[in-house]
Amino acid sequence: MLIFHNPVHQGHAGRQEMFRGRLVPCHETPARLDHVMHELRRRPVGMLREPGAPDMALLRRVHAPHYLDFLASAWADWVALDPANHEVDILPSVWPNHGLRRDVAPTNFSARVGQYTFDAGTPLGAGTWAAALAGAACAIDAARAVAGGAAVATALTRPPGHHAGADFFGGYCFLNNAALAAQALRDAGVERVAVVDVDYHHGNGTQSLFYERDDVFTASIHGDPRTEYPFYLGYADERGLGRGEGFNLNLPLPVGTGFEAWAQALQQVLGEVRRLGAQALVVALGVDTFEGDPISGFTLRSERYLRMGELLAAARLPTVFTMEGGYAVSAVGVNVVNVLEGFVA
Ligand code: OKP
Ligand code: ZN
Repeated sequence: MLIFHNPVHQGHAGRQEMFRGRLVPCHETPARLDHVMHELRRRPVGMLREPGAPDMALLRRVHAPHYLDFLASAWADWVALDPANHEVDILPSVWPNHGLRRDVAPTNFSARVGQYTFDAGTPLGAGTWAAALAGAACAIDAARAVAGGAAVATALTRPPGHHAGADFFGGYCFLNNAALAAQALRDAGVERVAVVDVDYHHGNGTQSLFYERDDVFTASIHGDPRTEYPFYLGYADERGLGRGEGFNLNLPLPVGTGFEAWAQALQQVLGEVRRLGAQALVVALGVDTFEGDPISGFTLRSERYLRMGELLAAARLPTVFTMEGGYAVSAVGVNVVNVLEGFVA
């Protein structure tokens, strides 16, 4: 398998995220991906590649151009406010919510940040745009490798992507790598694509990007949003809209869910993928379903990720993996590589 890895991910290194009234150390750290790279050197399940230049035209079709322009200049705008901001991450503190106008264009920097995000846990720093962009390039290159005949390719990257929508960041995500891979597959002539999101958290960004489309089926298995992030999307009654009706599937599971029940949900999703006739699969691969994850509530053990890879391979579809969450930092490498090894075995 080809593995496109993000060579500039370490430039995205948020210092703090807001949690219950306090700024706490970020969970989404460079060490996460470093552990995967380290495990891959121990167990080489594929060939490592660096991505080419990102396809900006594709990016501007999946994301709103004004949002990409905001991300590209956010750090420079922030430092222009005050040179001391060099030492501080961008975090929002105000949002156009509940009866406030979304059709106005304030020039105030804080106001603009709030228009483009939905949480205060996703710091934007000096290297964020470059890291997100190179990650998007990994996802697009992996999709094009698969469209060109490879059975499987992986985008090993951070920041993750599945919470990012057309014009918003959040949940540690800026550019939706899985959605970019799906659109790249569509553009290469794959008529029906399925995105299966196995991260612990609902893939709200991916769902919203394809919610009214019948050419990209989106499915997500995740912690029940009544208690788990992102809270405001990911319920079972969200089935798609218009021609997209029936092309979104959410399987929320209770905190405490173990591998047996989780794997049954995956089989249900893969049955639907088969029934809808998808010709390629994008797996949004978060390993925060791990029993030791500090912010999640499922109880999967490391060896189960080998089985997860086997179950995904049994769909017998050309497959792109994008790396999403997983915050038990020292186990992320073993768990991600277990999925990839199980898939190719
Ligand atoms: C991103 B991905 C924990 C707060 C949770 C957001 C979680 C984002 C998860 N103190 N903040 O889906 O793994
Ligand atoms: Zn997650």
